[in-house]
Amino acid sequence: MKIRFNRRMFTMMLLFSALNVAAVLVMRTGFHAAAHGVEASRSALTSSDSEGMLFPRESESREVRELGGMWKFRADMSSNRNAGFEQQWWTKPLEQTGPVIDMPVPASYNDITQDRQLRDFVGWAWYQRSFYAPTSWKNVKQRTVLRFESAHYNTIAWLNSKEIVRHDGGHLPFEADVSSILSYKVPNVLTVAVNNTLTPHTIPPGTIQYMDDPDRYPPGYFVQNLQMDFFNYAGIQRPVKLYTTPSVYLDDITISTDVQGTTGYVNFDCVIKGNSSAVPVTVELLDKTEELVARVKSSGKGQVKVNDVKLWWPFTMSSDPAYLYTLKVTVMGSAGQSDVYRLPVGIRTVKVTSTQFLINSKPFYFRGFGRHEDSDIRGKGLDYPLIAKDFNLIKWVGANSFRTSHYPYAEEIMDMCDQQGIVVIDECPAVGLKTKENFSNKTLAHHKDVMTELVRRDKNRPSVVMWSVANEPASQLPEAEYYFKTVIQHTKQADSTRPVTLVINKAFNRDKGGQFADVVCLNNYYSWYHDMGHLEVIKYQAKYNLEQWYLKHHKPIIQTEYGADAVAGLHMDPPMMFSEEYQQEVMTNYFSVFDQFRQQYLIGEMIWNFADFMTAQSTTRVAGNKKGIFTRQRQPKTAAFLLRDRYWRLANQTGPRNTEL
Ligand code: BDP
Repeated sequence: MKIRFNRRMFTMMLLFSALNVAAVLVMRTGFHAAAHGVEASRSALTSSDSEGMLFPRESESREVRELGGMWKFRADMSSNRNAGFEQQWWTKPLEQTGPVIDMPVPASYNDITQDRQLRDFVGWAWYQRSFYAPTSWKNVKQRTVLRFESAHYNTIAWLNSKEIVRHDGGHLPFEADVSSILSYKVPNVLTVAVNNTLTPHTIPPGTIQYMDDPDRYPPGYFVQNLQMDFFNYAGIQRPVKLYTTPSVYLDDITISTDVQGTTGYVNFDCVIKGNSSAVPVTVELLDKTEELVARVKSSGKGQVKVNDVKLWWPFTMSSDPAYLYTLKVTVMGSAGQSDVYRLPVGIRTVKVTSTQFLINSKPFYFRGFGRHEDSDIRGKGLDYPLIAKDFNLIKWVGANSFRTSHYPYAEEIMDMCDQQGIVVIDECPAVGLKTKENFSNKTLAHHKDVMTELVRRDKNRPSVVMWSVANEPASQLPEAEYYFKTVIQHTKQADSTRPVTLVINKAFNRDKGGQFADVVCLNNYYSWYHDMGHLEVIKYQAKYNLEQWYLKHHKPIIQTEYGADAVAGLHMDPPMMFSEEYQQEVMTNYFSVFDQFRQQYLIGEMIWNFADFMTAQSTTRVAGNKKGIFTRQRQPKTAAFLLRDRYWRLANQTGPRNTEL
């Protein structure tokens, strides 16, 4: 009975949502509706919708200030998870609503305390902090924007008790112009509510399951079921920033690059806001030494020509990889006040043939990883020491690429990829689309929004060479065909300069999505999830699979996942599953197949995974997934040395001779 009640109420809430979002949030309808209050409000998506959302960068006209540090925090543990809305927690100091704790931002909240309930919490988590705004910001010729680099999953934020923004989905930024709400001389109070509930229509999807047997479960008991193999870390996981721009400002810029012989071209298209009539825009291209290469005056659209261009090359493909120019855009505002934004620009081309992936017309072989944003204590929280360590390890191994499995990574990480020449397959959070409901029109509409947001964020990055619209969906279902046709078409409309893929683990003769992809990306786990312990089958199965996929589509293939769990320090000879030796044997068997197809249509190999990572608890996971070649603390397993040997050998066969780092 209870389940029916909840479902009926939930449907009612969805119908109701279009009419009155605020009412949805405060209705006392039980956890299910409350947890999905924001999900139901998608039509009221943020101001972010129509804006460029350029990554905040300081300049002579822009200030950036981070609101990192300890915030007040309270998870709403009320049985319907709705106390915060019923009592309007955003209207008062959070400590006046009940017990609060200190919570670092950015960080996932799950692993910060000793409280199991908080680690596994599902529902609204409330954050609050105050800050002063300098009076120099009280200026009509300037605007101040509050930006969240990401919060997981649904967010509502209030400044000085006034709602300023709401956003649906983790891993991507959202922001609001707060110029008219900021107080001066008295502190500003920022309150943020974040809900991590996953439903059949969120990306990634999940379900809430009520356990109704009163003999076996406490009253009102429910669990969050996940459809993905990583822990659903939540909270304000990336920085919160305040930044200023002049009132006439560069809202967005889209660049594309081309190369003809020794000449490079940077096409640019600016969106200027804050003035009804056209304003002059000066675009200057500076080289690494800040020397002016070219200057173009326009009304926002044009081309910069670069003689003797220095191309952006991936790591190990040139003795001077990842060459970045700076595109300095100056927007002439009124009364002599101009806006200056500097965009790093790498000039390179990307092309896919039926057997190759070409960067700057040279064949590129992906030597890389599937990864996660994941580490002890901070979960998915942005952490500079971790970012630096990971890039040092990526280069130590001799890798040249990774996939942002299974969601967009922080822009600070993407900056490192641009700067260090690490090539990226940029994946959206659509992991685990498994049921018919996950392919509904409602999910499809949201999925398209997410791709729009991802392309908008990363479109100018030279390191991003391909978009991935999903990981391991149930692509054998009839619904998947129209679904992926639509999502991929939509992505290509948003960006016509990059190939698009989806990552498949269904059999070649059942999958319905691969036909729309430019590159076929395949995941499989021979001698792991089946034929367990039988290492000898890998050579047959991996070979057969690659051959059949190529025969079917005549498109280049990347092996985007393969691997085996290994508990660091567990040794068994002859190898047994979960030992370091078994992980190495899986790798060497796959390597022998990769070597047969490398000169043909196999264009890359990405081992699963870079490092061990946390998952939900299950009988197949020993405190997380152990397929890392590094431990979660970034220490090498024996497999790391094996991979390093291979990747550097491949690097030296294909690129100029490199010295290992
Ligand atoms: C693949 C998934 C990945 C998992 C991996 C595994 O893409 O997220 O972690 O398998 O099972 O199916 O280790």
